Amino acid sequence: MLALFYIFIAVAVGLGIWQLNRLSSYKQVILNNDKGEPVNAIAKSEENPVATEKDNDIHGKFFLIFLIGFYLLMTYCLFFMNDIMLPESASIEGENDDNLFLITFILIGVVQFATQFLLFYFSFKYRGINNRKALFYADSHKLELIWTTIPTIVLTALIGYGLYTWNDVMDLSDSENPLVIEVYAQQFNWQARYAGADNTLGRGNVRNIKGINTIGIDMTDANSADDIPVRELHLPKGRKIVFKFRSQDVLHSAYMPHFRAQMNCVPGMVTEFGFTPKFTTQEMRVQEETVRKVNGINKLRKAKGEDPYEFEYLLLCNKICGASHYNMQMKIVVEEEADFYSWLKQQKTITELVN
Ligand SMILES: [Cu+2]
Repeated sequence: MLALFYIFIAVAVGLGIWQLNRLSSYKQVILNNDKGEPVNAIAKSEENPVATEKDNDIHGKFFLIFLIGFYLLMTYCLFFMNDIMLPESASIEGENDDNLFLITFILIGVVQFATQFLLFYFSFKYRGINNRKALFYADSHKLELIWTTIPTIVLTALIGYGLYTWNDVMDLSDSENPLVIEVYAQQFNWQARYAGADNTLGRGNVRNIKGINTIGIDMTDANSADDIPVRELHLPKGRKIVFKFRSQDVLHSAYMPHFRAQMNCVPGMVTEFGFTPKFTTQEMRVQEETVRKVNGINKLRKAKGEDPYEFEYLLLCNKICGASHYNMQMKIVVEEEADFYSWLKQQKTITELVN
């Protein structure tokens, strides 16, 4: 399929160059036309090529063929390339993102379907035919009003829903007893820190980085004592998580695609958002949609002689931050709250680690 795509691009570029070349030879027609000579009256010759009715007819039909090809390609992408999309959102807040995406997609789809038809069908229908005269139609206030009002209403509603979705993950003031976790980015790995029994993170600063304290926890802050630094992210299912992001060096972006979440990690400041995991890793693995996608991936891996892949939630870096950016990832495990706490209990606090 990819090869076909490259061939298509090559043909399109070739056709474009050929057409541009031809355009320059039509310059003469325009010059003659400016002198008041009607285009039809100019004889076609090598120096003075004029589009004949046959030329116009062929080009008009090309428009129609292009339109049909375009619709076929659209349908193919929509139905058969769907498998490379992400499975259902693994966070409650992510459902809104998916809805927003779906609504936008449908709207764009309908509008693009209609406008492409108008563009190409009318180019075909009104292709140049000798002695046919175009109707001069200045404007219609009614039409202008319709195509201004409808997009205004639709876009306002979309932006409203978008703002609601945005606030849902960004405004954490009303979340009840959320779990606070720090995500720490550096070239080229992720670390995390749990806030411990007090659920309050101690201060952090790059100047405090020393020995085992690799994320610069301020040990003079009383809130730091019970903080738990980790290298693998575990999240309890059904509990709101407040993430606080820091970066040690350059701009990174914490991307958790399965939860529809992404936030920049900016050196010198703390950014934050929150979401509630909906499915444990285990629940996600047995979902029909996930199984189908994983099977698809493993078929490709097998063909390359690679080990099979098992579904895992991932935290990825989504800002090109340097040479090993592509490999900057951390595993996320979502589990039932009891399992989560028994895992957390096994982790050492920064005080235990330092002493
Ligand atoms: Cu990065």
